[in-house]
Amino acid sequence: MNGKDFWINDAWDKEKGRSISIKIKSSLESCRSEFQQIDVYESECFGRLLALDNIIMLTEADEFAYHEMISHVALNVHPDPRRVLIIGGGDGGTAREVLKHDVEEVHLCEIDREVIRVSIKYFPTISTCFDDQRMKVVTDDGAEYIKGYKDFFDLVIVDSSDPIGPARVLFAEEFYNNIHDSLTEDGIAVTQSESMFYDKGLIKDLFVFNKRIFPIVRYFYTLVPTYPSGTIGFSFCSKKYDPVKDMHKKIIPDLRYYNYDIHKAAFMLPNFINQIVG
Ligand code: SPD
Repeated sequence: MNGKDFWINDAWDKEKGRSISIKIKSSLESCRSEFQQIDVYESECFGRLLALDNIIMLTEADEFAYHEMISHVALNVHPDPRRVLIIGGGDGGTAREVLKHDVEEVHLCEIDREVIRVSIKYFPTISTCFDDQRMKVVTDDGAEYIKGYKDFFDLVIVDSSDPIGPARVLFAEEFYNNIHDSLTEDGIAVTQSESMFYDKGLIKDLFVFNKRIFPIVRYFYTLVPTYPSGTIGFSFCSKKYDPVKDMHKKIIPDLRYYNYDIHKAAFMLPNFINQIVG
């Protein structure tokens, strides 16, 4: 960093000719795993930051808005989620939220064991899940791992990075067919589905094939200032339950973003995206 000001620009954004810049105070670790470049920084105003291939995965300041919404929406719709699979999510933030529910087992399938290692080392408030007896942590390709399960999971969460590099297969129709088959007859899947402002083409493709696969498919979103466009969305793919009509009011401890009004509001979409997913 040579004593000069250093800013990280999200590479997924930069490739498209845009930029979100976060000022970095220091680099805590920089390494190359078998799959990707991994960087942990201390940032000026968002706390510690994890980047994979120079794409911002999380910051300490706003990760809760992402991890709470990718988890609690479906966990508060399914009446009795016992078995949960998280694909990706090696930082542990999604599992931390899932474990706030009375679940029996959580499989976390992360392709890159180095992501788990740096998260345990540098993000202790995010990676709390790895000590929990209900966790089954696997380092494998999630697209392959899911093929080993039929009619098994109540909830599958895909906490992926962007559809380039190792996560590309997690945005393909075949993978979603395998998610469908791994779910019980009333199972739900929630999958990271990018920004409604910046990724309309991708969202359209996801919804075209997911509507062939699942009876109920909806898009919802959360606000994350350090992601491109400040917002990121999810596909809610369900065999039986409607995400709003079937919402429960379970007691969930220690939440900073999710509440029952936010749950319902997250599915109320602007016209331009309703035209694509509606
Ligand atoms: N554009 C970046 C999207 C990253 C989504 N996944 C982040 C992983 C946090 N657990």
